[in-house]
Amino acid sequence: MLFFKKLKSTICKITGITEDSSSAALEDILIEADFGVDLAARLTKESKYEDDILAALKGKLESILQPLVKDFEVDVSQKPYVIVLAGVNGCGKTTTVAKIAYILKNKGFSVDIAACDTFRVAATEQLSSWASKLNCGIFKSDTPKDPASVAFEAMQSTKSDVLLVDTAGRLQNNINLMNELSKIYRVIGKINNTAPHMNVLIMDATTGQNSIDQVKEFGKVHPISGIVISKMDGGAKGGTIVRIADEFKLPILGIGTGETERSFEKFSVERFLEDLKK
Ligand SMILES: Nc1nc2c(ncn2[C@@H]2O[C@H](COP(=O)(O)OP(=O)(O)O)[C@@H](O)[C@H]2O)c(=O)[nH]1
Ligand SMILES: [Mg+2]
Repeated sequence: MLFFKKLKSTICKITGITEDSSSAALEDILIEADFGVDLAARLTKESKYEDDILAALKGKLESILQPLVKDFEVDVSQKPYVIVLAGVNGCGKTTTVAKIAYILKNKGFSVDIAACDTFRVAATEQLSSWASKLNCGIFKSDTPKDPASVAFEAMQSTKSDVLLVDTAGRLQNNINLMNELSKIYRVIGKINNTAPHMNVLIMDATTGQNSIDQVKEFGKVHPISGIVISKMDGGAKGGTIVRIADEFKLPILGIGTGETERSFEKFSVERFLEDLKK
């Protein structure tokens, strides 16, 4: 993204002009980069009296993002440690299940997966092939059925340290599908009232404005423990992440940087700010 470059050249162009026009330009660029109107206005207001407006802005972004960056950690004293992955269709849930399974297996934990996307046969096949590649157990249904019943069976039968629950992609405005998701949480909680221990919202980094609605709607179904931002390798829009961080203060549990099981990293604010300069 040419964000900082653009910012710099714009600010250079308007040097000598009044402070007000320089901050108006900054505000426009922030809005264009998906920061949203309110955050753009606030960041501009807070940065405009500093000598170095760019350094000031970077400092603000760091202070918003850095406290939210977390390692992806599980507490297997609560066995099974149950992690649900939710998010809209195609955001990267199933691939993230594989990435998390890979990390946890490498740490020496046993991992089972519940294939609760029972709507598409292909979805179960996709997850089965990940499970066999990563040497994880899988609970699934070969015929389309109630996803909550797969979750129920997995919760009752798993002997593993960690249970990863994949869910069907859903638009956050589809009430029936959101009710199905809600049922998965209820079933899990009925069998173990401390579960799920983690409820991860997967967010496609290329999502713009809509991401705020996604966080709000999924959060209504079940409180979100943190977010994983997938597809950071695909020219991500910086503003969306900052906006979510600023508005919801949700831990950033990791980022997806590709389609393989190894493409999962801790979020780096430094690298994120570096990438904005490109
Ligand atoms: N480039 C890239 N592609 C990804 C990433 N995560 C997922 N994908 C791809 O996005 C598509 C949808 O992913 P999937 O996990 O099936 O999404 P789901 O519908 O939420 O389960 C697949 O083609 C994945 O390979 C990522 O971090 N980077
Ligand atoms: Mg899927």
